[in-house]
This record gives sequence, structure tokens and C-alpha cells, in this order.
Amino acid sequence: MTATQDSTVLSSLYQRSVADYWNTEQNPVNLRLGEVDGIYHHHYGIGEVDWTVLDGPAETRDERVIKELHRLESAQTDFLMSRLGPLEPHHRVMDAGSGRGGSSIVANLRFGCHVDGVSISESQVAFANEQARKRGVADKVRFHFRNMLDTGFESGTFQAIWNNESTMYVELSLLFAEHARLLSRGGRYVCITGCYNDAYGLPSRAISQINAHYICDIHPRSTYFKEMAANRLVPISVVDLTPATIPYWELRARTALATGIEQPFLDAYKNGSFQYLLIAADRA
Ligand code: GPP
Ligand code: MG
Repeated sequence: MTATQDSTVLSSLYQRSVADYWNTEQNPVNLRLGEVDGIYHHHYGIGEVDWTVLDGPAETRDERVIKELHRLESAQTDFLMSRLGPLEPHHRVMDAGSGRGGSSIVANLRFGCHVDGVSISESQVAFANEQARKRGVADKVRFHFRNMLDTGFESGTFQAIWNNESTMYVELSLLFAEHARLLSRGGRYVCITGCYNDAYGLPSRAISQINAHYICDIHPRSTYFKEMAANRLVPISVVDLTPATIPYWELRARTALATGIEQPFLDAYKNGSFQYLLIAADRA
């Protein structure tokens, strides 16, 4: 059986394997954090850690750590949202690789805008739509089983688009061509991503381990700017969040929720081969 027989959304066997991963993913580090306030993230955290969460009664330690990791992940979402520009309730925005819907719901709560999230995981789409329904925002926040490289949405209809740690699953030339088509002129594109550092050289061992863990393909930093320039996306800010995300990984590595990928992240960030960046661009 080929991926194309399976569905028109998944256009390769690679995409099928990524969809399989997310259709069955049930990591407590994602689900238990989401249960804190019903906002389910699939990205990492930024900011200083309150290390006192490790002190105090052992029976409630997990609960304190979960809340703290969730606070740091929510801070990452807020930082991305703050770069989307002045959005109004009538605007329409797209979350490319929307996971269980966290960032999309935060965007609607913050701006009141219309949000379309797309994911190639049917389970994630169903989960995210259920979250929107539970919050009573399903009229404005909708999740779709669609491919971010070929969404089928009308050209020029989005005021902003973001990828929150989802660009490493796609070819950037194809992704940015689709984003440029969908954004209105003057619209804003923002991504937060882990990229490898061209100045270090080819991907380090730790980066190869991260790629194997998530079935992704981390791009070099240079490719982001090359493909933005080729697709009318003009960078307006680049923020190196590497120092801000290391504390999150230090805390996560010391908890029962650790998945085993913590040390490669810490190694890669600390040896300079890997960088956690926010890149914002305007559609010219
Ligand atoms: C985290 O999702 C993000 C990815 C899988 C993409 C890879 C990101 C890089 C910066 C390389 P998650 O929250 O589902 O991961 P985990 O289960 O490890 O918390
Ligand atoms: Mg996670």
C-alpha cells in the first residue's frame, strides 16, 4: 500500500510514518502538562526555572514539577504570540502543525481571531477540535486534517501564520511557498524552531539522535533565510532562545517525566551545534 492510496493528505511514506507517530503518541510529559489548565502543547519551554519545586513533600513533587514545566511551555507560546503583530478579532490566522491545539487556542483567547490549525495526524485533529468545543470556541478555532505544504485554503486570506516547532518535518522550500501564497501582503510569519548551526559544521551526533527520536530532519540555520528570501518572506526579527530554553531541559532531565531525549538536547545546545530560534518575517 502506498501513502497516496491511503489518503490525499499524506503525499509520501515519510509523511505516513510521521502521522503514525503522532496518531499513537501519549507521552505523559505532554498529556499531564496539558491537564494543568487544558492547554495541550507540543513544544518546549523558555525562562528561568523555579528550582524550589524540587523541594518540599515527595508525594506532591511530580505535581509541582509538571506545573513548572507547563508554565515554561506556556511562556514559550506567549512569546511567539507577542511576535504575531497586532491581530484583531476579524483576522484569520493559521497554525501549521497544530498538534493537540494549544497554540491555536491561546491565539484565540489572546486576540479573539479566527484560527485554522492543520495537522497530518487525524488523532491530533480530533483531540484539538474537542478542546475547542469544550472551551466554547469551536466557531472560531477549527482544526483540519490537512497537509501544511498543500492546505487547499484560499490564497491571501491569512493575516498571520506560525510554525511552533513543526518546520523540521517538511522541506522549507515547499513550506514557505505555501505560506507566501496564503498570507496577505504585509502579513506576518513566525516560527520557533531548533536548527543546526552552520558555523559548527554538519549536524552533531546529538542532533542525529534528536532526528531519530522524533523522525524529523532538523534544518541548518542558513536554509531558513535562503528559503524565506526566495519566497517573499522578509525577516524582521531573529531571537536566539537557546540560553532561555536550557533551564527547561535541565529541569525536565531531573524528573520522572523525562523521555530520554533530554541529554541530547542539553549536549547539542551546550556544544553550540544546535540553536533554538524565533524567526519573524513579513510577507512582502
Ligand atoms: C516537541 O513536541 C517538538 C517536536 C517533536 C519537534 C522537534 C523539535 C525540535 C526543536 C527539534 P513534543 O512536546 O511532543 O515532544 P516531547 O514529547 O519530547 O515533549
Ligand atoms: Mg512536550
